[in-house]
Amino acid sequence: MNETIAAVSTPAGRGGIGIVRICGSEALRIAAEFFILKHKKPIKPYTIRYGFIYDGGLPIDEALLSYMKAPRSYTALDTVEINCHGGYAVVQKALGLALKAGARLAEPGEFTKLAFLNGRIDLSQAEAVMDIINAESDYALASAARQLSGSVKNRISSLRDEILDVQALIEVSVDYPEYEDADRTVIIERLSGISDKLTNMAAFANLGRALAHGVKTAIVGRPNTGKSSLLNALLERERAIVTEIPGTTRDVLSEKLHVGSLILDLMDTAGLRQSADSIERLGIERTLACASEADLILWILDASCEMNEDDLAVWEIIRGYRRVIGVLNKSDLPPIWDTDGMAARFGIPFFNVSARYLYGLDSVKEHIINLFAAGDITSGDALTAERHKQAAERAAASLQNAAEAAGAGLPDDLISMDLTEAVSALGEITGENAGGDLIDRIFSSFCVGK
Ligand SMILES: Nc1nc2c(ncn2[C@@H]2O[C@H](COP(=O)(O)OP(=O)(O)OP(=O)(O)O)[C@@H](O)[C@H]2O)c(=O)[nH]1
Ligand SMILES: [Mg+2]
Repeated sequence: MNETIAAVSTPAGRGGIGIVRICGSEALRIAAEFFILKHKKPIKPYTIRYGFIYDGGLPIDEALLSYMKAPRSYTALDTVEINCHGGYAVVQKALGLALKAGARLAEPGEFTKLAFLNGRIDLSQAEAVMDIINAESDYALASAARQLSGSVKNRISSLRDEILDVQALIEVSVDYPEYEDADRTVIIERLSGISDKLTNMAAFANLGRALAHGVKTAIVGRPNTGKSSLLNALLERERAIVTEIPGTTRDVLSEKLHVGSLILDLMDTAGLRQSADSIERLGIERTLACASEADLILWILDASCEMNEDDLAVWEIIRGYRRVIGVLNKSDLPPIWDTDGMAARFGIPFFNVSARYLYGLDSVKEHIINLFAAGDITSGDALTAERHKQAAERAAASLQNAAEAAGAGLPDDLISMDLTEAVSALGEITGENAGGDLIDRIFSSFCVGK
């Protein structure tokens, strides 16, 4: 691990500045081979110095160099960053000079991987770095920033410590049977308590993910109710084809829409009905898959005509889903039902809307914002990564097994094995128990230069 690595940390293309980052014990020596300081006095750590990049005897660019000394740097290793102008050629030239002077080209995410391997951050914090880069909404940014500052790490570590406490209690009686058996009721209570906390964190994870990365919102209904028109109306552009022919939309169309601080992943779908057309049937299968994965369903009805059996068949499919909003479209025509009656009949909120005349859309948006902003999720430390959720669920299941084993009077060492499994599942979140494959997979999705 004594290699010094280098990469361009700014995006490819033209920009005000471009940054080449060099990291490792040789960083300063490598930079000095092509960066000539204007004033010759030695570089102090945590200062920025002015100078020129030279290729052989030729000046290439004027630039700034900053130096962060191990272990107080992003990677915990010596790090030099050269800020030159952000042109493709100049940045590539500076990188090439660093490589020629002995640096190795960094892999994607390698700087952050070093920060993790050197113990400066845990795996959940490393993942948060990428979440910050990818954040497209205020919520996404805030939740990633909390995770970077250690929210997930701290909660998981404290739960892990609680498990280890219980395990210690049990192991005293395994190792020294002459000691009294640890009090089983206390153990069962403590294990169930920790398991409940983890189950809660996992249960909020879908919501956390939706808030951070986009609320999957499926627009569903029977053909011709105006689903594609609603998509276009919400996006304020003609994204989807709209015709008076039922069965127009065949594929799922998805587009992002910012609503307040939320991002909706809006999906227009093929209308649901019994169809003999094989292409339409494939579209309908996609609609069903899309609806089952959605965080939110907008059920579109034509307010100007009676409900028919296709509408009711749609309801039978979506009625079990958690968040469904009824949208009575075409309310510009004489409406047949009122929203209160419909809300009472189906137990979900209904809104009068006209996708054609852009009426009623704001109330729907406002309702969606309230739906997702409610609860303690916005201030809490919800998990947002599927990986964390699954590990938390496995840990909770192991704790539940341990509690049941304790209740059934099974031997202490069996209980202890379940606890070891729970601790190891939590260790996957923080990285203490993450295998090399998992770690490689996580960092390979990072940007180069991060
Ligand atoms: N009067 C009125 N007509 C509308 C409104 N919204 C949509 N329509 C009309 O209803 C017809 C169907 O609209 P689409 O948006 O294609 O309906 P859809 O639900 O996507 O239909 P499929 O893709 O076939 O499932 C078109 O002729 C639209 O112009 C509305 O708010 N008012
Ligand atoms: Mg359509």
